[in-house]
Parts: sequence; C-alpha cells; structure tokens
Amino acid sequence: MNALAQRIVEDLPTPEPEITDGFHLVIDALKLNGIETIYGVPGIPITDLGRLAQAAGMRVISFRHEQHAGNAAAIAGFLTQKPGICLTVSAPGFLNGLTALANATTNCFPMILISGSSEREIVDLQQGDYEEMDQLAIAKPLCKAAFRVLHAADIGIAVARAIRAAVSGRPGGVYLDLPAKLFSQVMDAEAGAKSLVKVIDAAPAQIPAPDAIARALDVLKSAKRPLIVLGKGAAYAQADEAIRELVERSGIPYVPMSMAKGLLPDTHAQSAGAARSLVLKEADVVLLVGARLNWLLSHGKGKTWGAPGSKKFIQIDIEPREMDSNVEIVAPVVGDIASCVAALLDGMGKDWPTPPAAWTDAIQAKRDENLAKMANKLRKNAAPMDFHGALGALKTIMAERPDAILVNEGANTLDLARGIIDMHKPRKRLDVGTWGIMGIGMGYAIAAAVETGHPVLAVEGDSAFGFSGMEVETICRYELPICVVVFNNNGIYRGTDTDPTGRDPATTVFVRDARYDRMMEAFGGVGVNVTTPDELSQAVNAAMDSRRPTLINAVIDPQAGTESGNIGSLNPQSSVRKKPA
Ligand code: ADP
Ligand code: TPW
Ligand code: MG
Repeated sequence: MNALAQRIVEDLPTPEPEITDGFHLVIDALKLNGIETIYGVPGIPITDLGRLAQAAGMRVISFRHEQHAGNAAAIAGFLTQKPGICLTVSAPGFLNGLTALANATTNCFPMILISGSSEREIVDLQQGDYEEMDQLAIAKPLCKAAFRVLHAADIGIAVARAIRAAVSGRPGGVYLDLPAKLFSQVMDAEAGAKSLVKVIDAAPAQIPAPDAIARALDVLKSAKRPLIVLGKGAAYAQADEAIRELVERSGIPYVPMSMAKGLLPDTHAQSAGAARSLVLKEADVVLLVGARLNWLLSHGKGKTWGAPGSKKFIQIDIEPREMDSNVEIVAPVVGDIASCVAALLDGMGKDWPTPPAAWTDAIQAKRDENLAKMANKLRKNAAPMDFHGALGALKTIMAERPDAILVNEGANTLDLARGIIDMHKPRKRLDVGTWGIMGIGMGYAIAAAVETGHPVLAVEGDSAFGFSGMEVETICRYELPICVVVFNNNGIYRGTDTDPTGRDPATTVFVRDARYDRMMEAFGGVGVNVTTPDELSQAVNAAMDSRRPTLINAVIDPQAGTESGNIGSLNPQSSVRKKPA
C-alpha cells in the first residue's frame, strides 16, 4: 500500500459491526443446505426475499398463481430428494399454495411452503391486519409438520427442522410461517452465521430388521405366481440399479404404478404392465415396493385381486403404519427402499429359483395379445384424431427421446397415455398421482425443465390444462424447453353433452373448437394447430429440437372419450332423470 492509501485507510472511521437480517438469514440457511431454487409469487412481506435470493445467486422462478409454484416445488422434491421450496405471501397467497402442500404430503413428496404472515399480536386479537389469518393453525392438519419463527436467531434451526421433517422417514410437505416483522429483524452477522445449521444426513438410512427380511424371502420363495408392484416410492428412492437387480435376479414379473413407469423400461421382458388385470387377479404372492394399497390398487381386495384370501402381500415401506392399512401384510419390511432391496438381494443369493414357466408364459401370452390388439389402433392417421391415433404418435417420440420428461393429466388423456406411452428411464413420468388431481400440469412441467434441463412434453386434457394454463406465460418468460400438447376434445371426458333445458352449455363442455395454441403465441412462444397424428409428430419433434416454448392444439374427436376415463366405476350416477320443467 502506498503512503497516501495508508493515510486514507487510517482516517476511515472504525466500521460498524457487520449486521445481517431475517431476509439474509433465510437465504443463507437455504443455500447452506444446498437449496438453490425457489418457486413462488412475490408480494408483501416476501418481495425482498425473492429479490435478495436472486441477487444471492439462487434461481427464483416467479409464477402467476401460487398453486402452480407449489406444485413445482413438490415435484422438484420428488425429482431431487431435496425439499422443493415454495414462497408465498400471507393469507390468500398462502391458501393458494396450501393445496399444493397438501397434495405433496398425500403423494409423499418433500416440499417446504414458506409463507410470509401478518403480525401475531394483531392476528391473535383478530384486529383485522392486512391479509390476516392464523396460517399456522390452518396448515397444521394438511402437512407433516408446521413451524413458526419469531426470532431471527432461530431461522437456522427452523430451516434445519423443516428440511429434516420434509425428507426423513416418509417424505411430505412442511409449512414454515415467517411473520413480516421477522424479515427486518437485525442481528450481528457473525452470530447470525453461527446460528445456521447445515443438516447432516437429512434422510438417514432405515435398515430393515434381519428377521423381517428372512420372513419376506420365505414367503416369496413359496410363491407359484409371484408378482412385484413398483410404486412411486421406489422411483423416489433412486435405488434404480438395486431394483433392476431384484427384478432380474428373481425373474419375477412386475407391474409399475404410473409414476414408477420407466424404473425399468416398459419394454422389459418381465414387465407385466400390458397384462395388469391378469397378474393382479392371479398372483399368489405380491411384493409391494413403495406402493400403497389405496384406491389405485383397489385396496388390495375385491374383483381386481381375484378370490378372497388368494393373496399374500409382502410390503416394503418406510412408514410402519402403512402395513395392514387395507389388508393383512404377511411380511412387512419397514425401512428405506435402498436398504431393504439391498438386504433382500443379499438374502436371495445367486441361485434364486425362477418362477414357474406356466406363470410367466401365461403372462407373456396375455401381454402379446393385448399389445397386438392395441398396435393397429395406434397407427390410425385420421382427422379428427381419436386418442389412440394421437397417442401412437407421442409413443414413438418418447421412445426416440428417452430423456424427455412426460407430464400427463386429464381423464381419457391421462388413462390412455399412461397405458400407451412407454417410459424408458426412471422418474420421467409425472402425473396426477394419489389424488388424481387436475392442475399439476404446468407447475410440474416448469420444475421438471428447471431441475433437469431436459425437454418436457406435457400431454394435457383441455380441461386439465385450463387449471394451470396461465403459466404458459411463465414458460415463455423463462424460455423453458416445454412442449404442451392440449388434447382438445371440447370438454371434460367428451365434448358432446347438452343442457336438457337448452338454456346454457352443458356442465362438461367448453367453447367449441377453441385454439389453445394462440395462448402460447400471445407470449411469444410457438403455437401450432394440428388435426392428424402426422402433423402432431412433426410439431412435437420440431418443439423438442428447438427447445422453444410450444403449445400444440391437437384436435380430438369430441365423441372419442368415455366418462371419467378408466375410473367410471367410482363415478356415482343417478338413475332418476326428471324431464326439464
Ligand atoms: P403409487 O401411487 O405409485 O402406488 P404411493 O404414493 O401410494 O405410490 O406409495 C409410495 C410409498 O412409498 C409411500 O407409502 C411411502 O411411504 C413410500 N416411500 C417413499 N419413499 C420411500 C423410501 N425412500 N423408502 C421406502 N418407502 C418409501
Ligand atoms: C382439482 C375432476 C377429473 S378429470 C377432469 C376433471 C375436471 C378433466 C377431464 O377432462 P380433460 O380430459 O382434462 O379434458 P379428457 O381427455 O377426458 O377430455 N378438480 C380437481 N381435480 C379433479 N380430478 C377434478 C376437478 C376431474
Ligand atoms: Mg377434454
């Protein structure tokens, strides 16, 4: 340093002790724990939080509605095993995000909803604060854990607890309530830094008991018609190689639940996906891996599962209370899937007997028969398209682009796409999950693109798309490689219903021949209207190659669908129809 510089430095007043505040501590706590992305909607009191997070190098994706930001956070959690973060404003913003938090919890996806809130003193005396609401109380029953922070010095601990609660054991949603005053609370920067916690081993391995493994192997070995069911817990666990080895070394046929598709390629010789009805009905021993016996598996009983008492269930799950939830589990294996599958493989040894050929041959025959029946329908190149023709085109594209991520919602659009489009790699299919909820489309698509960088194909019923359609602006703003295909059949299930009184449109139909493609054009993206599978193929391939935000309005025959898609049996219908007055 030269003399002049030296004098200037000496003349400076002694610096104030460095300070930090609530805003910075939240950001530092997230970053310290490897969280780099926030999904949210800005406003009082969290506007500066988003701004400062962006300035600190985090990716902050601003949405048009909190539900979609929340869905994005939830699926980011599923894809990465780190809790996805959703950031909302008080009361209405919080409530908009809450559906996504509850959905994440229901699906066992780790996420943290961080919401600003109004001042405790005013809220608790119900004195009518700006956006007043007792958010903590409302969130509590809808998520795994809920915390509120009143002192800046507790932010580090609160974020650590939220992360642990979200990812340990059965993953789920966590709520973190941050009242407005917290953000501007200041504290000494050094003390602040020391108050932060880097979570060590956030989701500890949960090793299954050796006798549980021995019991499971005994039951499995006794099987004449064994079956493995892979659920989205197995996809989440990222134990892909071990699961493949379990399936291949045991020789047992398997069916994937929808978001477990691709864990092994759907074209795998042991996949019984195309003979699902047969194997569920006929199997004598069923090994469930990260799949619950809820409505999606007909609760493990009834017609779907054949004669009463004809099944023995083995279940691998991290949540002990899942066992016997619907039917008796004769061999519960409680632990994390990676540890459980590793222990099973250990116990199986190298010469596990292959299942009887009578069983695997019967499955093979059924599967070939069903696939052959399907093949012709998929080749139909007519206008207007039916679901099969359109999905046949998309099936080919997904086979050629196995890294692309498929997002899928709707009724017919969902059920038929799930059956027709093969998945080739793990965690590439994201859909309506445990609730069969509409509205996950654009949120999931955005997070999938942001988190993985891979192109996303969102196959959407026209109704389903409408729930999150405004987020096409978000897709354009962040220039994400997302191609949305709207299966436009003019309505919910079908586009042909009428109001018997002749006054209004029927409850299930939309504006006829709408042009959803123009919504994407409005924001600078690419819009295409297609009427044949060939045109659809061309447009999707162009979108995937260019990685430009694209929306394809795929004109589907309004008569083609069926009410409620595959789950018509759950749809109560009145047998009393009065004549219009
Ligand atoms: P699907 O809808 O595909 O049938 P579910 O959501 O019903 O799947 O079931 C997923 C199950 O996986 C849940 O019961 C959950 O507790 C369990 N699970 C999630 N992650 C793990 C893990 N790492 N290890 C063990 N079980 C897990
Ligand atoms: C949050 C009820 C299930 S499926 C569906 C609705 C409204 C839309 C089906 O029409 P779509 O598909 O998408 O055009 P298609 O191919 O059959 O024509 N609100 C929520 N979730 C659900 N599940 C519903 C309503 C529903
Ligand atoms: Mg429709």
